[in-house]
Amino acid sequence: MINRYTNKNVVITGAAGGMGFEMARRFGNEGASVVILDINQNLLDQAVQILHDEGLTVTAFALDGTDAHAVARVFGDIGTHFSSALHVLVNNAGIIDFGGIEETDLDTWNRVMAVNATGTFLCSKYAIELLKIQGGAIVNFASVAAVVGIPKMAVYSAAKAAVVGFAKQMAVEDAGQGIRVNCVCPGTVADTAIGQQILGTDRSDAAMQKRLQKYPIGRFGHPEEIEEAVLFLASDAASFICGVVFAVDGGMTAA
Ligand code: 1HS
Repeated sequence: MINRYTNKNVVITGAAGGMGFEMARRFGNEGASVVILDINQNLLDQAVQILHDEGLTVTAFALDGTDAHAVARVFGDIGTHFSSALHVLVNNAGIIDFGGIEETDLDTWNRVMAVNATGTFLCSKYAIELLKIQGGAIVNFASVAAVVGIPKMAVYSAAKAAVVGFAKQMAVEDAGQGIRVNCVCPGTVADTAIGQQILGTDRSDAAMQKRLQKYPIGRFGHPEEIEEAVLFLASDAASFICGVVFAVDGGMTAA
């Protein structure tokens, strides 16, 4: 086991389940003290229990990342909790909705933009003061949908493109303060909540083949392949990587 995160403090949003939870486990197993954030208090309690039982150092705060006052308060509490610096923020929280431009209503647009883009903005805004203390890294979850057009993903594409643009902007603004900011752009990972929504109900061979045609590597991603990219980008091994849009997509955006 490598131990890239001994004495490092890490915050992960949307981490009560799925890849956020698995990243908390990975950071913890590599020595980090981890704070997990999520809107769902019950799932957070369960997640903390599981990770405590595994001997990991994990604390949870319930948070709606779109609520500016709540984000400010929780990051204040995180500063007190760590009583020192924050080293890593992973902006993992995100949702998807489907529809072309004409099918997308304003409420859907605002909700998807809020969770993906505004949440990333607010958590980053209030994390920076803590990240500046010793230097650190932010990793944003964007998507292949941020860099190529995908039918029926009008607002998701726009929201993830905002996440990419904001990451580049932060990278330029904060690099001088010792904070590296990068994005991962995952392709479809079947074994996640969003992956299941993307694959929908038509799991016929024909439908799956059509989706897989976009992936030169011939399959969808595995969660651990995305998680590993995030842990790399957040680590000192990536010390000269700043402001990149890091596709983890089996060649999908190269095709
Ligand atoms: C979930 C991740 O952001 C992937 S977006 C959908 C990609 S595709 O496989 O439907 O083209």
